[in-house]
Amino acid sequence: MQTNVANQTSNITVEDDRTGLSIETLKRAFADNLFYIQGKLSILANFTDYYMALSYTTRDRLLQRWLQTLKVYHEQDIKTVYYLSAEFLMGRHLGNSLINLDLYESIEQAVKESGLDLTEVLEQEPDPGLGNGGLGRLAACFLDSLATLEIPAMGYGIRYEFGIFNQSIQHGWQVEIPDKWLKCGNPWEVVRYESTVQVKFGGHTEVYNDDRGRPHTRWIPSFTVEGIPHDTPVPGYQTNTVNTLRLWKAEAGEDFNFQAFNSGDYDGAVATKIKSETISKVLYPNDNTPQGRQLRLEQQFFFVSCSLQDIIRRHLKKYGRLDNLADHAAVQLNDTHPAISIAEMMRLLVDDHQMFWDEAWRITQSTFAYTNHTLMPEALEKWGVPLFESLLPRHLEIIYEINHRFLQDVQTWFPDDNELLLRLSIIEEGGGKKVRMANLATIGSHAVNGVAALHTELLKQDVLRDFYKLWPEKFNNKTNGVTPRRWVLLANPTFSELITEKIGGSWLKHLDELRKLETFIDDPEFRDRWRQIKQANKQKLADYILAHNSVEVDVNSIFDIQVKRIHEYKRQHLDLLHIIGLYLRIKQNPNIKMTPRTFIFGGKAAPGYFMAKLIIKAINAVADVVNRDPDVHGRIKVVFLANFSASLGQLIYPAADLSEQISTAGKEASGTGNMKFTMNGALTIGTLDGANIEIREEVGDDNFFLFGLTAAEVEKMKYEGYNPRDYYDSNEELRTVLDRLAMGYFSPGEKDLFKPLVDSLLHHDDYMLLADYQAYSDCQAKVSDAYQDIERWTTMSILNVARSGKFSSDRTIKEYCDDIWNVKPVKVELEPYDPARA
Ligand code: GL5
Repeated sequence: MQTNVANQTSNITVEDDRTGLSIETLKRAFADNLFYIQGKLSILANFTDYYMALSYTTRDRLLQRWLQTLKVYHEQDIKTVYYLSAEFLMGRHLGNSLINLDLYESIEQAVKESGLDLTEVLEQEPDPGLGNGGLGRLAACFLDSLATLEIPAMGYGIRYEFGIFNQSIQHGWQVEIPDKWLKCGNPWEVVRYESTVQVKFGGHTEVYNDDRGRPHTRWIPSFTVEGIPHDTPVPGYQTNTVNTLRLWKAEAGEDFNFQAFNSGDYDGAVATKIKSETISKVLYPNDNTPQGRQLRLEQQFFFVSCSLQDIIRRHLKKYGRLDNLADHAAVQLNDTHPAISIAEMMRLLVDDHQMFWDEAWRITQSTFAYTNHTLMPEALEKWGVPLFESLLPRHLEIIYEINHRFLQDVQTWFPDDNELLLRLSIIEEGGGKKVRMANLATIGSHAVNGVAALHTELLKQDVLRDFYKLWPEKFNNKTNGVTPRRWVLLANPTFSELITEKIGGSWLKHLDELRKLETFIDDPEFRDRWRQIKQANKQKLADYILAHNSVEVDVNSIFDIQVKRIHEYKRQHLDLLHIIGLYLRIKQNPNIKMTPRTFIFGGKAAPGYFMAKLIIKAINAVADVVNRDPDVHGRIKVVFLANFSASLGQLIYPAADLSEQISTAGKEASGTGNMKFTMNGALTIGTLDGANIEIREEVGDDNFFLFGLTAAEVEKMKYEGYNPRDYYDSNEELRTVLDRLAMGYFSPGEKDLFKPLVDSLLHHDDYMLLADYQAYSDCQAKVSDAYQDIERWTTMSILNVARSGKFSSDRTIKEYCDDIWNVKPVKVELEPYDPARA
């Protein structure tokens, strides 16, 4: 493409090319970065070059704020939040940075005058997929809110060289492709070699006496790995605060490398390097189900140790003592993945900094807090004691000591309750001893929270009930939220414009103000534009579907969407059974009237999760049959969108009419996609699970399609002996649907392909699909009726958005700040940048 990027030499002003915001300066800076950083003439540049040059142009404008923020944090007496998470699903940086810097329009103009289209340039950015799903994306929303609320905060995690795999669909099956997100470089990170940290592994421990004859333990590791910090700026929305996401890359420790090298053992030297670098090589693609692999424990300890050493080093530099650490640092454990922090902090304080145990324990407990993200029993992390012993021998000793002291206390509080001791112990006995990470995190933290009201209640009653009995005051709820900057403003610009035109722009920082939209609910012009915007968003998604799936979809049909990880508890296959039901009704009566629908699915399955992969194949198999059948006459279409990601989400949520949130009650801790759909004007069909309950409370029962068993009913039925077969026998449509699937109707030539899926439903049905089928199908009929009445649907859609304010992650973060972290905002004032003084 021919552009005039390089022709911007006129009108040079004194405005600094690295900070100036005029269109002329931005154009010149863009051209300059293309030339000097990408090393390209504009006539030879490609879109990646444009993306890189524009990213550097934007990053320059972040740097002044970023460095000023660091300076203020360094100089002032503050308390900082450290968010430790094995996953950060940040989404693309460029568009978000432009939004948060209030630069979007100027850059769009500058890029246009340079002969380019901004959206096309934005599309070049690889989506950094350093997370699996909701948990990783929540961490990213939290960082956005922390910076927007001007809270001193830092995210700590792992700089995976390969993020979550790219999913392609071949012959209906998921195929995993490595995610080489760093292959063209990453303009958003700054490497801080000077803050490299050493992390020990393996070996043994020994006791020694210090000068005063006091005994101490030291850890003699068998190998050491270096952690290299890679920092990414996290700008707040319309504020000067730019916080830091620090991700650690593992590299070989120099000493060890050279030993092998010097003795001529070149293979050995390389092997060490490979082994070390493997630690941050790849994200484990399991969502909600831990894989008990040694490398995973290595990853967890690696980033925890790097981060805690970093926190302590910085604290010591500033205050010269550690007894006040908890006054200046609040460390949040995002699930149990960083739970080894409790033992590592104790080791650092007691062994490295020679603190007394009780003092170290007081500091540890008051510094840490733990968020639980799942109720699935199989998702609670446990590590075999032998593995722990060989990889982290000192930590195992420390864990035993913590456990011993804790169980002694429990014994004094509840004498003679051996069963209670066994349940509370950090060590699981029998069948191979295991370290229970949730117990370690709960004992070592001053606060424990769930992520939606129901989830927290179930934690108290079930998973952590014994701990709740001991320490009811430790437990609290923090219902999740999402950032409206990415999920409304960036994802749905025309919609945001309409809202701002009606109620002003402050809703983006105070989402409760969306309530003011209710004043316009009877305004026909407003309602009309509301619908037109949805229609245009649907058209954009329809274009994408045509380009990627070669399926033409009708934008006047209901866009009925389920996007999330594929998991049996999320019940994508319940959605599918309903689709098959509708299809069979059409086949039985080709003239049947039906509100047209487009069923859209997206989501990745863990590569080793057979049933989830079979569900993807089943969706695609049904799509193949339904989409080709002339009898269907455009009434239903089925589409599976490959490679669901944050950036694809930005296209999908704004285009949805109906949001599918149909997990078995009591299984989805919160969900956050449900919130993104609601904020963009979709109505929800859902169970009383996770945050659905609170969404329904907010938007009103009349504006939410509720169906299905409650969590209590699910439990009761299971307790009394659930037999899925009863539903099969008594429900004719359900029986036919399952029979067709089992008989190979949708898998010609492979008769038994879906038999495992049907067998699992008929014989186990752990997630109660059959029990909920009829209620779901009836509720879907109500959805169809409601959609026929376009005015009613519009009203419901407006009310959903107007009442979605609670689900801003700003609200969630404020609650964490007040109830758990005890931190206050810190204002960052910009000083003019003067290179001569810097
Ligand atoms: C999850 C839960 O499954 C979600 O319900 C929840 O919204 C999310 C954030 O709290 O955490 N737990 C988990 O391991 N992943 C989740 O999405 O990946």
